Amino acid sequence: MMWKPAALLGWTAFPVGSSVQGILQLTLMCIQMIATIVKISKLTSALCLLGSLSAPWVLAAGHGGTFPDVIDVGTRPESITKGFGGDYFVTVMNGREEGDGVVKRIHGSEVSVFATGFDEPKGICFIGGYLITTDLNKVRKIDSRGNVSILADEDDFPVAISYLNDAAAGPDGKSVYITDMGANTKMNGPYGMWAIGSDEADALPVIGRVFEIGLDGSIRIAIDSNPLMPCPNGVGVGKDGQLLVGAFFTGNLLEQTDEGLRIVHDSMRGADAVEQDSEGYYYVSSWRQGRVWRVAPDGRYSRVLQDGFKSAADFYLEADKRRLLLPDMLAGTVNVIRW
Ligand SMILES: [Ca+2]
Ligand SMILES: [Ca+2]
Repeated sequence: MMWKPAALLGWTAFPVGSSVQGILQLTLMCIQMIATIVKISKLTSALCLLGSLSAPWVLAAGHGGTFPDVIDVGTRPESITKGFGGDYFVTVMNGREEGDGVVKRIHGSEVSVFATGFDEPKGICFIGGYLITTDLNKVRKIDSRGNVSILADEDDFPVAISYLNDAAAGPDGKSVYITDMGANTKMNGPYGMWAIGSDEADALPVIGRVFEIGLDGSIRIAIDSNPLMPCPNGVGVGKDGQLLVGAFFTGNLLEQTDEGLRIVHDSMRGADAVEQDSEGYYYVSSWRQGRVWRVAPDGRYSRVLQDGFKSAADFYLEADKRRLLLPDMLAGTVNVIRW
């Protein structure tokens, strides 16, 4: 009987041709097959992993990726919010023709018309499955398919209105706050807004208000006319649910308290959007000054986040991303501002 070392096995040698050798050869074949299957499986897994990793890249490329730092959205954009599908929706007033205003959808870097038939759409917010936008003397509601209906018409208001501006979603999820600027046509002299303390400023009718409108169409006055805000523009809901107002003419950032309105910060004439983050910092834009501030929680100091805009309009705050999305109305763009 011939003995052959089973070098390949490294095990104890067995007689060639023995049944033990046959079993070992069979076992070797099985091991090799299993190894091959494992290799294929690993390769497949790797390919799957690569596929899953590359999927977002393909998606991002196909859908435009992240929000660009500056994006052209059309003629005279005013306000922006996050809405259906996590996309952003911006009011675009276009020209002065009746019915030429639109709401556009921003999906990644793609901009498309979402809803039509507005006159001068300004404030916009997303609540209860609807986009709500002001439109001069009425408030409109837009569903997920872009169908537009009237939530509140001019005659529905408890007092006369003149020029509706910003909109903010109520914390109850059932109502919106909107501003009526009041005597906005009387704010300006030949060289811009009348100086504070001038006879013309003192003569400015104090008829601006903040209204709360339920999604059922009910309307009430949330903040009545007040000399601190003859022409309120921006409205926001603070971290504790308190109302904030950007007073365009006086330049006051106002906050509603149990005792009434109080000035948080001043000297921001042309104030438009106002918001507050969960840490208490306030954010204010000035349409007239083309500037955006971050105001300390105690209101004692502020710093300019960015300026040089043609007209800093009604921004959308994304505090978790430490950014604002700001429409520059006269530039026709939406801009990302970071801090
Ligand atoms: Ca228009
Ligand atoms: Ca505004």
